[in-house]
Amino acid sequence: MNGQVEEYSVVVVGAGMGGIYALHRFAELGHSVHGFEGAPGVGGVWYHNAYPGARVDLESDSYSYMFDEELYTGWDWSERYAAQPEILRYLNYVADRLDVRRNLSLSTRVTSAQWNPEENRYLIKTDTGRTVRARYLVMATGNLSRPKDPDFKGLGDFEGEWYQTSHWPQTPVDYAGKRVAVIGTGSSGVQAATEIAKTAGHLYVMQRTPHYVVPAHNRPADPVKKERLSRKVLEFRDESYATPVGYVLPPPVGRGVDYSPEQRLQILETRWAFGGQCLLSTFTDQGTNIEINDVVSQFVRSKVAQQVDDPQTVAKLMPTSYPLGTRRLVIDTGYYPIFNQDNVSLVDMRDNPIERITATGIKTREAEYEVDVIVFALGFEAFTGALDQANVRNEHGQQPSDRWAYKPQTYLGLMSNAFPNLFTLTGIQSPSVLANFFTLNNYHVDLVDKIIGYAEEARAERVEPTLDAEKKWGDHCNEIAEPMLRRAVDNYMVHVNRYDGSRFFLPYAGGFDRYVADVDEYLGEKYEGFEFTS
Ligand code: N01
Repeated sequence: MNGQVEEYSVVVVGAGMGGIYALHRFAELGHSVHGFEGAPGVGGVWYHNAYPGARVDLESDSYSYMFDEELYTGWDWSERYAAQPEILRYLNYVADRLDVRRNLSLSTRVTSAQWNPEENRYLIKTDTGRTVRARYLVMATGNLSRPKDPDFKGLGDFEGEWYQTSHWPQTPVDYAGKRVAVIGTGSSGVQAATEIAKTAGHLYVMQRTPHYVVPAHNRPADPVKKERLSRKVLEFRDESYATPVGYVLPPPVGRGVDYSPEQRLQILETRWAFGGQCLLSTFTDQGTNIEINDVVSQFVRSKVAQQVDDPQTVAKLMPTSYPLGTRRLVIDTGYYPIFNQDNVSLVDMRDNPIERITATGIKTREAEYEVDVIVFALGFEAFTGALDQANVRNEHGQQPSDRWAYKPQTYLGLMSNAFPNLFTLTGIQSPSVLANFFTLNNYHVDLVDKIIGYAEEARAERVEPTLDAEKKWGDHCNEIAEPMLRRAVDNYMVHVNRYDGSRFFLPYAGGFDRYVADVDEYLGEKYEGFEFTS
């Protein structure tokens, strides 16, 4: 097809959770739709993040598509928290069952997407030489998909092997018996270190900032629960939409200030025993009241001392410089106890930063660590990385990230002024990384469908939010985030304007349930806030 320009109504970029559902949904609705995916397989982040120990941090029963009963019942998860290979198998099962591959080009990366205002179309080019025209462009490229590449001095000199968790080889990596360093201790680094510690000759866990880590309590999946849920999966989805995070967890117990210290402790122990993310929403005021947050933070810190023998290591592992929940809570399956093993050392990089990589290892300010393998778990160019990579441009030559450089601006976290017909699934100012991506993608694709449907009914060729609507939505998002402790702590969810230092919390912070209600209210019956033009 090289040399020809193909025409589609909708082009979808990315074939992860959002892309698979979008390809299915738009085909089902009768659109001519085509998808492009850079990897040779479907799965998105679950294709690339094939590192040892990779596992979902919310329960598999909820971490599933819930729009179709047969699809839901046709799959049985083996564990309460599924591991990456099983999630990838699941996404392949869905892609096969929904027959999305007929409209999908794998191993094909979008290199540019230019809006042409005369034609009201995007002209999309790929690294395989394809040129495609599309009326609507749906970016299902994810928020945490473009890795933060290691830029340590001397990396080119390293004579051992090095890997990134976010782009792990699809073939097995042999680290058994070897000296390994894992750099970075977010969700990826913690999971990788826990697994690598089982067989490495020696493992150096290189930590700059300790995270709060709470147990998943993984176990085989509960068949009774699956049976119960699968009989009413659409209801289960609606129930998930009505929760703050897009999946059903034990609800908060109310305000922490209304309980005695003994009662709070007892409640926290119960949630700790339940496992997973529920500790994050124990008390309704722990995200805004620093004293209540201190109670929860201190509770988790006390658990470090219960699991790790060496007091110096305990002190280094305890997060003290920020409140719990202001950075992503890490859910583990046996992380802290690895530090009681003789083959594991914690290297605290706060006062001892990496100076360079050498031919044989890692040189920090105070010491040198000889290693055979380095694993970089440095995180992602969050939110805008993958969008920038696809090089989406409006008629003025701007990329979305150019427009957001001063402050993030979207309408409903889905569209931006000056970028007609462009949809960014799970984008900034939507619940994005705070929500279950299966439910949010389901919700967003269905919303895109409604907006396109409305445009077609109005015989419009172009839909775009107004500046006013965008401003109103942005102000609303900022107001919600204003009292939250998490706004004040630097991490990938906070945008700091480099010109005046103003801070913006990037996800919509009011919860999934409130987001859904807000979207309904903002749109009204007539899709207010959008301009539909022919
Ligand atoms: O990345 P991160 P991640 N020198 O950004 C350190 C999702 N996820 O891939 O904290 C030294 O959290 C950095 O240090 P610091 C989940 O949403 C989910 O682990 O900045 N260190 C930090 O320790 C998660 O939040 C799962 O001081 C450097 C680490 O690298 C998100 O993805 C599994 C450094 C990066 O942590 C990202 O998690 C995995 C440097 N130059 C990921 N640069 C599930 O469980 C960075 N660091 C589903």
